[in-house]
Amino acid sequence: MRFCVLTIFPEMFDAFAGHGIMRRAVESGKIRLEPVNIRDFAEGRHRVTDDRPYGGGSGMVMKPEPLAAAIQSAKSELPEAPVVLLTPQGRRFDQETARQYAACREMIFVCGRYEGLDERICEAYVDDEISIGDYVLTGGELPAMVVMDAVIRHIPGVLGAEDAAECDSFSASRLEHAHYTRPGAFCQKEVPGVLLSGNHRAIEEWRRESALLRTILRRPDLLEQTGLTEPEKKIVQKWCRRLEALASD
Ligand code: 4FV
Repeated sequence: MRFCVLTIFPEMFDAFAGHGIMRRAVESGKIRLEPVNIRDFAEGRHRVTDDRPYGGGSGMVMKPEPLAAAIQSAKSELPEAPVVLLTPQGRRFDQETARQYAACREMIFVCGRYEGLDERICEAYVDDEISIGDYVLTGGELPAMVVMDAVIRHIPGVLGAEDAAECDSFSASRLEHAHYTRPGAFCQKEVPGVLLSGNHRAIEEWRRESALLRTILRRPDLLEQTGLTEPEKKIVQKWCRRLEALASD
């Protein structure tokens, strides 16, 4: 999978591509990450990429010409690639979108800076506008890294067998169950006994209950997306009985 990232700070991606699962994916050739400096497509001695906003006001706007030239150059390399702009005005990024993007063989990310891009670039070249959250950042580079990091986890072979994306949080719009590792006792807290039992059916049941209760307590909105499974209904009924008993004491 090829990622072309249009930015005025291409160096920001060096560390991102040089560590962890992203580094392993790059070294194994499963992904190619190509940061491209928009300034290389800017005219004039100072290769200016921004200018004052029409209509006045504070801040600067990214000029259309260097962006158009950079996008056309990237599209000539990656003709099938969707052009994705990272912006607070975009649709909210989520696990499902990450999974869908992973089916693309190539993607072009446009990283804004300053107040944003000249709108005519969005109209003429942008296929998808993505927001990673309702807050304003200084640039689109970090959001591009967030999106790429989530996408590569769905590329076959990028995650080792030990950590498959299928049982991720949100894959079934459930938060993940609690995790434990050695030592068995820490801060006077024991690891739940069932996890040491070797009884995989009981462990699987415990993890289902842990994920469901965490989702009910922390992200009940996720449950609206998909109804409860039969095993989950049994867990809820069990807790309803317990709470009823508590309430009737
Ligand atoms: C952003 C977000 C974001 C806005 C102005 C870059 C900044 C600056 N991108 N999700 N939230 N972008 O804040 O994606 O150009």
